[in-house]
Formats: sequence, structure tokens, C-alpha cells
Amino acid sequence: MTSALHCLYSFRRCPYAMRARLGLLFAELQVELREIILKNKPAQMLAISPKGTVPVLQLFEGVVIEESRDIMVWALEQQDPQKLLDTKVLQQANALIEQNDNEFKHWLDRYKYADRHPDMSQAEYRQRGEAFLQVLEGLLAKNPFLLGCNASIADIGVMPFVRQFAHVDRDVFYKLPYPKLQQWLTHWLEHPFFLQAMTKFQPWQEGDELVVFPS
Ligand SMILES: N[C@@H](CCC(=O)N[C@@H](CS)C(=O)NCC(=O)O)C(=O)O
Repeated sequence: MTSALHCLYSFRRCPYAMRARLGLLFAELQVELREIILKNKPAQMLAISPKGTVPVLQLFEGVVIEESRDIMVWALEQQDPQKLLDTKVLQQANALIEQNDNEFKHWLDRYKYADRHPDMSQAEYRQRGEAFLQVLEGLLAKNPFLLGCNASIADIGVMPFVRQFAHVDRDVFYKLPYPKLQQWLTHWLEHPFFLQAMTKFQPWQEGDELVVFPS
């Protein structure tokens, strides 16, 4: 039977895939979810997206969206009841997501896997990453969310990466002088959509029963 749902290839622990799932949740859209294992990517996913990263969203009409930011934007363009794509903040949101993806992620990876990058100490990598945390703290000193009184695409685009940074060493993170950011992260970690985004699924195989997300 052909599914009438769009199909998302996802990996639970991937921050890019988390932001895509959050985008779908805020857009109140359902997709077929295919959980993958990075070491054993399904041929069906590689056939539509040879670059081999998750998330990948294949629309039921065939179009493939293979960048997490584009998946969030696409989802919220379909429906955006909480106005995460507020045009007033879109440019600033894009800039923050870009800084997250191009700069912060670089230091996050090194902080997380400092043993694989002996050029600097783990503390130095953390400090480099903190430059972005300071930007976020400055924004959150003015507003409860990054770009205003309400959540925007910037919050859901950046949050999974800040979470990963915090979880490298929670004791260290929660002692850093970023009280607003810590509060903001706690809010997101407890958010029903985030909890739903972190539902565990078995890796997908051809012939499996359809997994609908969110269920
Ligand atoms: N620019 C991509 C990056 C996605 C990405 O790098 N995802 C990682 C997992 S977190 C991945 O799939 N890596 C491929 C691999 O490890 O084989 C996006 O925004 O979607």
C-alpha cells in the first residue's frame, strides 16, 4: 500500500533531526517516521539523498528536503499556529541558526570529543563554544525566548545543540554564568513537544509496520 504521508528519515539523538521533528510538531503535521542507524543507513534513504545525512524528508509527491533547516521552514510554512516563522524575527533567526550550524557546532563537536582533537584542551573548546552561549544569554536577558516573548524558529533550531553542549558535562554547564540560558534550556527540556520529539523508535526496515510521528 502506498502511504499518503510524507516520510522522515530520522535519528533520535541527532540535533539536526531533533529540530526537524520539533518543526513538524509545532506545525502539527504527521509524517511516516523511519528511524535509522548512522552506521547502517537504509538504501532507500541513500537513493533519495546520497549525501547520507539525517534528517531527510521525502514529501509524498516525491520532493526531497535534505537540510534540517529547510525541513523546519517547510513544515512551518504548511501550518504555523504558534507563529514560529514570524516575519519580524526571521532574518535574525536565520543568522542565529547559521551561527549555530557554522560556528557553535564546530566547537561543540570538539568539546564533546576533545580526546579526538588534542590541539586544545576540553576547557578551551568549551570556552570557544561559550562565545555563542554568551550571545544567547544576552538575548535571553531581554526576552523569555531568543527573539521575543514567544518561541520562534530560532529557539527550536538552536535548542538541541545547546542541550548537547550542556550534556557534555551537566555539572559544569549549570555552574556557568548563564542563568537565563539555563532556565531557557530547562523550559525546552520539559516542553511536551520536546519530550514527544525524543520518543524512542526501533530502526526501520523495509516491510515494517508504518510508524506515524507524532502518533
Ligand atoms: N546540514 C545537515 C547536517 C545533518 C547532519 O550532519 N546529520 C548527522 C547526524 S547528527 C549525520 O547524518 N551524519 C552522517 C553520518 O554520521 O554518517 C542538516 O542540517 O540537516
